[in-house]
Amino acid sequence: MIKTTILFLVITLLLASHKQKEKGLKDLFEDSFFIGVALNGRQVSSEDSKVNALIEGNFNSLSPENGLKWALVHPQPESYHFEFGDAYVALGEQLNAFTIGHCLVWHQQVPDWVFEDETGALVDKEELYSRMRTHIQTVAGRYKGKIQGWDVVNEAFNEDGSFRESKWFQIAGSDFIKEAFRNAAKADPEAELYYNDYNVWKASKRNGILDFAKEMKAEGIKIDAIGMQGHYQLESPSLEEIERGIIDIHEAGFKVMITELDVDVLPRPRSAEGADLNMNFANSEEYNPYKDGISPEAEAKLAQRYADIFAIFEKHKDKITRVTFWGLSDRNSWLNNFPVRGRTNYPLLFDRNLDPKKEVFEKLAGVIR
Ligand code: 9MR
Repeated sequence: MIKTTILFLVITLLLASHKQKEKGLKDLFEDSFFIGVALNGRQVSSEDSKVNALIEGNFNSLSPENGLKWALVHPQPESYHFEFGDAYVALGEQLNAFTIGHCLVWHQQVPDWVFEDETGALVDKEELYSRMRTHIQTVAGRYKGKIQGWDVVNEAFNEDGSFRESKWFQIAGSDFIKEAFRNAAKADPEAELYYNDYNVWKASKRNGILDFAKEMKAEGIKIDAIGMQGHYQLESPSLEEIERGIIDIHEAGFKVMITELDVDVLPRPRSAEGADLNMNFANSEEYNPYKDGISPEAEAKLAQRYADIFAIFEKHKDKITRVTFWGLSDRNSWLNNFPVRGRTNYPLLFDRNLDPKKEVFEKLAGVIR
């Protein structure tokens, strides 16, 4: 009898500790917000069991890093590439994840033909809108009911809150933003619709965005959330600036989403401002200091930074519905190649071997205790 009881206890403890071990990021924050990850094509169709386990164990929301951007999904007027998108939404369904579309209208990764006639001159507003309508109906329409939220317009504002002089803006003025949301709402009336941008922590930029978003809402145009991308550095922006951003968006009447979180641990070469991607700092001790591994000091700073940032998110979990990391592991992060190419960066929570960063996870667990 005693033996059986002991055996039972041992088994229960083993099961409990196993369960404990299985606790992923999404479980840590299950009472707070979705935890998302941006995936590339290889990851979406991966046969690497470690990659798959990592995605499944830690994330309950997915974003497509590049595969649904205009240039990739719709490179020619009559040709669409849906291989990525189809595999992506299938994975989203399989994981029962909150699946995001990114992004319908942006000034980058959009082919020139969208804006030009056969002579290369800019088309008029009517023609541009017709192309936009076809694109949004075809792409968002195809994934109706499978994608739960769309970044409808991405990065349309300057740092001072004025409109970015993109080709969209040159041809149609600020109304192109409204038109994109009108089309998205038609293509999938159930999907949440987002405006997404970086540096939303900057008051000047945020004010421009929020004024316009409120105007849209007042006109009856559906817009559900403002995405703060969250491409942060170790020292900047300040926690106060991040918090102010969250509160302001909420007070303006929108859901808050952190849509592209990462923390750049490398020094930004001054001359890289203006993003000359081809400058080579790969062999620079100063600008690529952790080529062979991050220093314990930098790792500790990263852990503390993530803990501080998540403490703010936790505090405002009533306003924030999702926190998405821009990439699965350091191995694939865009920050290895931005603002200059070929460096070794450490911006995410999983290292180059796809292993969790122990110190970061310990600190994060402390946040919700
Ligand atoms: O991570 C993306 C990278 O692979 C692409 O080369 C880049 C092209 O501009 O876009 C990156 O993702 C961006 C996202 O779509 C919008 N916000 C900024 C992201 C980082 O540049």
